[in-house]
Amino acid sequence: SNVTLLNPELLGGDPPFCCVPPSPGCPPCSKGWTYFGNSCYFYSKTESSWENAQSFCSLLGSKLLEVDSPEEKGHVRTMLQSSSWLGIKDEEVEGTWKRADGTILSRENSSWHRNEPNGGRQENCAVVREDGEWYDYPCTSKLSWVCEGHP
Ligand SMILES: [Ca+2]
Ligand SMILES: [Ca+2]
Repeated sequence: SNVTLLNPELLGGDPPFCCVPPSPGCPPCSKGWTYFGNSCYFYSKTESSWENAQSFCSLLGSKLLEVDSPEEKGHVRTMLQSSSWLGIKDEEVEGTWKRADGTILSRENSSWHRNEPNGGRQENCAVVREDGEWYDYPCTSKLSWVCEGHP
């Protein structure tokens, strides 16, 4: 089967890899990650700035969570223990929210709380709360984060 290296030292998992397709004794996601809808998720137990959280995910070959469907929104809502960073920012152009790959997120594909985003130039990073709704926050806030990667 196709083995993907996903978590070097940082997670110290055993096995330090995941399998596609999954098989007994060889799960689809690295140890400490959960599997849903063909993604692997890592929920941090500490808090950090958006930038540090993004770097953490990047070092593990993943990116900050991007919620792309109602199904994923529902799943994340059941898993979240605290407000967590999303992988979208409006730092370059105020009000234009971009994903990690540089594509622009449309309003229809967003789940902003009815009063958000409301922080203008002071709040350029997005957060998802336990209810699944999004809020803009200052990027230097210290929050939990979720990494999303491929199995
Ligand atoms: Ca902003
Ligand atoms: Ca806000």
